[in-house]
Formats: sequence, structure tokens, C-alpha cells
Amino acid sequence: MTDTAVRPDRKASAHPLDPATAAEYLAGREIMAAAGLLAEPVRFAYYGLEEPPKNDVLTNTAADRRLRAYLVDTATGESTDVVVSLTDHQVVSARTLDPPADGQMPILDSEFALVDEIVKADPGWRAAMARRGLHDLSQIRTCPITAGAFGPAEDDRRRMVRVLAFVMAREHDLAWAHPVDGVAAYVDLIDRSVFKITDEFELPVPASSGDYDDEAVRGPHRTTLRPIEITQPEGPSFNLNGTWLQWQDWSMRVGFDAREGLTLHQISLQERPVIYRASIPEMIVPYGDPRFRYWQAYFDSGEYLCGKWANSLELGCDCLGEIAYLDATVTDEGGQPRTIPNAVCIHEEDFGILWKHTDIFNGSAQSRRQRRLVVSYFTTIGNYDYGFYWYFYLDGTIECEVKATGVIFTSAYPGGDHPYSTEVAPGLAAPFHQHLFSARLDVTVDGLANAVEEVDVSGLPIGPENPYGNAIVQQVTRLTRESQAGRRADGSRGRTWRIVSTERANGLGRPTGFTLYPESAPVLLADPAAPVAARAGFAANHLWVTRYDPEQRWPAGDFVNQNPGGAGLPAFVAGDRDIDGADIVVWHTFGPTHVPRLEDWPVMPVARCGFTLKPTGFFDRNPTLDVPPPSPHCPSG
Ligand SMILES: [Cu+2]
Repeated sequence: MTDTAVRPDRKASAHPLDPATAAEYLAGREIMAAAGLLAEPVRFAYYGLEEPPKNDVLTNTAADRRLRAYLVDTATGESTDVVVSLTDHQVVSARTLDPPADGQMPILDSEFALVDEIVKADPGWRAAMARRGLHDLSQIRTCPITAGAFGPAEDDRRRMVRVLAFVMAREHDLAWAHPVDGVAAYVDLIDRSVFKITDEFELPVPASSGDYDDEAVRGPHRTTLRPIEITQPEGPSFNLNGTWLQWQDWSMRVGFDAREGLTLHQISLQERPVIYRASIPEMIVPYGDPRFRYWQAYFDSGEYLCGKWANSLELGCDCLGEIAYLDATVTDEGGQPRTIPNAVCIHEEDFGILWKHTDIFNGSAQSRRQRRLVVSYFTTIGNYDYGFYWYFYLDGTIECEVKATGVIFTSAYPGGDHPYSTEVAPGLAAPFHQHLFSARLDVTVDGLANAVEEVDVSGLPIGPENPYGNAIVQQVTRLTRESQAGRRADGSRGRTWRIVSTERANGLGRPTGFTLYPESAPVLLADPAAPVAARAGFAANHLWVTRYDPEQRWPAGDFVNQNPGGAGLPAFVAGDRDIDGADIVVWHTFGPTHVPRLEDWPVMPVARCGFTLKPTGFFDRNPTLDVPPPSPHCPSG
């Protein structure tokens, strides 16, 4: 084993953007307790750093260290959004939500077990299981799914989930292979009762095993793979000092939040600012089966909290080579700190050819190797696992890649040519769905004054200036106001969005910039009048541009769970602020529409999606001419 763990220097001094420490969580908890906010049975649905405003960080005047907590009284449902100052030892604000208008707090860890108890004690649900021949409740796994907001109004006033069931007949069986279809229990988490059961149809519980680690299912392990070892005998080329990460021309701070997971701060290239803060603060997975499960759609960040479920990564298994890990500190619902060891993985990778040319005139034959710095984490939200990867390349390219893997959500296949799902195993269906992520890019390309241009390419028709019809032009449209900047990608026009500095010019006198290259996959496919479309307004467009506002952090609003809709980006742009030459935030929706394949069952090979940012006139030429040949024996003449 050549892998070694590179440990960060823990003695580095604290920075205002460093994640909250265990001691800080405890100190904040004491302030809330002293203020009477933590009477039993109040629970923490979220607890994390409330970052100082950008200007305070940039001017080194961020003096106040604050934490934010979402509190839920599990007996009354009262929900309170609290900010405390650790510096001043006091509660800064405590706002009680009006859930039908504001939304509910995210799901609590304990609500998973609670739901199982409530459902299994309910005579109506037991009868629905018994009608399907399911009498041994110890073999049934319940799956609580966030409820959305579909009315009637008396339902939307409850803190509730809807519950589907799966059969797990023996230890280590894969329950997702055996969905109990047609029936759902609606559970009030405060009353602790099943208040409604929908029982629409009965289909046999699919029987084929999906236990992908059972030799009877997978067959014997193949024996033909020889070892691959990654060695860096002189160590990696990056430096990690506390949360400060520096590699080649790049530098940034690495943060972590229980809700949005990995956050990157103050990303600079050759000491020129590029992005003040980059993260994936929201995602939705809406399912497309219109029958009794029409409500199935998860906002994994806003409703379940992606960061809280981060995996501890294992050297040689999850990550290969010279790895530096950062632990993440989150809290349990009592507000007690919990460390996730090795939550963030940092390493360097060879990435094939950087540039190469054999010149037919001067005989020079040269090639250079590309490398990238990788900062990543993996989280498990129910059946799916998501890896969030940020790549930084020698040539200034930034790439964000999300790796979706795990187990697809299943139902029973009704037979025939069911239009909304794929039959992936006998009698087992996987409904069509989307995974739509929202990236928040608080851009600072060469400073705070930025603007966004939409750039399309097209050919021109034959005419006096273009007699042979071969002309290719760019159409550049400046997006000057928020109302104008809700945009969709267009692959047929090669549409990109160029973020330019309105203050700095390159050597040729043109604005320095970075271009966002989208993947142009479909945005939200739900009807614009659908309840889910109101709640996932961000997913109606690939691009949004807003004026920076420290309050505007969450694309689907602060409180996503059971939010009635309209929060987040559609509300942010309602003021139609000027975004030309301003301190702006670029928001990008991306992700696949997933029509499951048989090959996605029983565990799904990684499906990737993401976007790319490339320097565009940020440099005056290829910034990697100084990269030396990779090895003395490579031609360099
Ligand atoms: Cu999927």
C-alpha cells in the first residue's frame, strides 16, 4: 500500500469563514439555553456558521462570530430561526416561523424512527399491508418522504411526511428491490398519527433479490483486474494550512456546512479573485409518476441536509493516492457536536494531455501533462449517494462534477408499456425522474464589479457580405437586469454565459472574464402550473443572475420543507435590480433527467453531470507555457 494520508496543519489561525468548531457549537448552545430557547423537547433541525457579510471579510473587519440554528419543538411544532453571537454572548435574533407561509424546518434524524413506530402502530396501515399478504411488520422498512405542499390547507398546516414501504425479508437483503406499491401513509409528526392512507391499487411485491453483494446475485468476483497504484514519491504539490488550500496558481478556503456540504471560498488564480464563494446549496429530485405518488420530490439540501449525511472517506477505497482529508463538524439534533472524520478529500490527479503539438515546419514535437486539484465529498441521502467534486486545472479551468450513484427508487411495474417508468427487473419498476442541482457562484472576476453576457454562435444566411454562406458569428447579449437574466441553455446555439469584469481589461484591451459552459440538459419538466414547479422555481431556468445580498443564499428559500412556493430565486429577482457592473451572484441549474436503464440496477454505476468555467481573456495567452515536459526523456526540442 503506497497510500499515505497527508494531515493538515491544525495550528493555523482561525479565519472568519472557517466552519464552526465543536467548542463553538457548545458555546452557542449555552447562549440559546440561557435565553430559554432549548426547553424540552426542542430539537436542532440545522446548526451552522452564519457567515459574516462579504464586505466585512474582504476588508478584514468581520469581528462578530455568529451561528444559526433552526429549532423545532417536537411537541408543539413551533419552529424558530435563531442567530446567536458568540462574540457578544447573546441571541441576535429569534424568529418564530408561520409554517403554512414560511415552510417547515428540515426533517429531524429522530423523525425517521418516529415515523416507523407511528405507521406500524396504525390499524389502517396494518390492514393495507395485511391485504397484500404482509403480516410480519418486522420485515417492512418504512421510507418517510417530504410532503411538499399540495393542499388541502388543513394538511399543509401539519408538519408531515408521506410514507412508502419496502419489504426486507432477511438480513442484508436490499429492501429497495421489494417495494409495496399503491399505498402511502400520511403522517403528522407533531400529533404522531397517521391522518390519512391512500390505497389506490395492489401489485405483487417484486421478488428478485437486489442484494448486489450476495454472490448468488453478483457471481464470483472477477480475478482479472491487476493493481493500479498512484504514487507521488515527493508528495503532492498542494499545501493545506488549516482550511487554506494552495496549489499551483490556485488558492482558496475549504468550508463545510451541515446543509449544503462542501463550500469553497475566495477562489483566486494568480492572486486575482475569481469566485468569492462556490457551493451547491440546493437540489431537487422530482419523480414523474402521476399516480398516487405524484408528491414524490425531494429537496435533498433544504429538506434533508446534504452535509449532515456526509460519508467518512476511506483511503485506498474512496480516494486513491496522496490524500489530504478534512474532518467536518456538524451536530446532532440535541445541538451536540459530531465529527465526521475524513469528510472532505483533497488530492491531485494526472489528467492526460494538457497540450501537444508536432510542428510540420520546425520539427518541434512537444507535449505537456494536465493535472487537476480535486476537492470533494460524498453524501448519502436515502437510496441515492452523491459525490460533489470541484476540479481546478493548470490552465485555469474550474469544473464542478456531481456523481450520482446508489440505488434507484423503485415501484412495482404495472405491466404493458407503462409510460412513466422502466421495468428494471421482473415486476420491478424505476420511475423516471430528474436530479436538478443549483450551483451558487458568488463571482468576483478580477473584483466585485462584474457583468454577464449571453454568447450564442450561429451561421449567417447567404447575402452580399456572405456570398458562400460560410460566415460564423457570435451574438453577444448583455444581461443587464435580474428580470432579463433568467435564461435557458441552448445546445443548438452553443450558448454560454461570459462573466466579465467591468473594471479590468486584458492585454488586448478587452474585459477579463470567465465563461460558464452548461450541459444544456432539460430544466424542470413538471408543468409550470404544478405545485412542485412553484416550490422549485430555481429549476425553471439554467441561469439566474442576482445582485449580491447576504440574505439570499438558498435557491428554493430558507425553509424548503412544505414551503408553499415562490421562495428563493423567483423572489430574489422580483426587485429587478441592476446587475451590470455590480457585485453579482450567478446561479446555475444542472443535472440529468434520469430514464433508468436495466444497467442502473441493482446499484447504479456513477452518472455524472456538472458544468465548466473557463478563463476567457482572463489571461493574455495560454497560461501553461511554463509547464515543463513531464519527464527528462520526453522530447522538448
Ligand atoms: Cu436518478
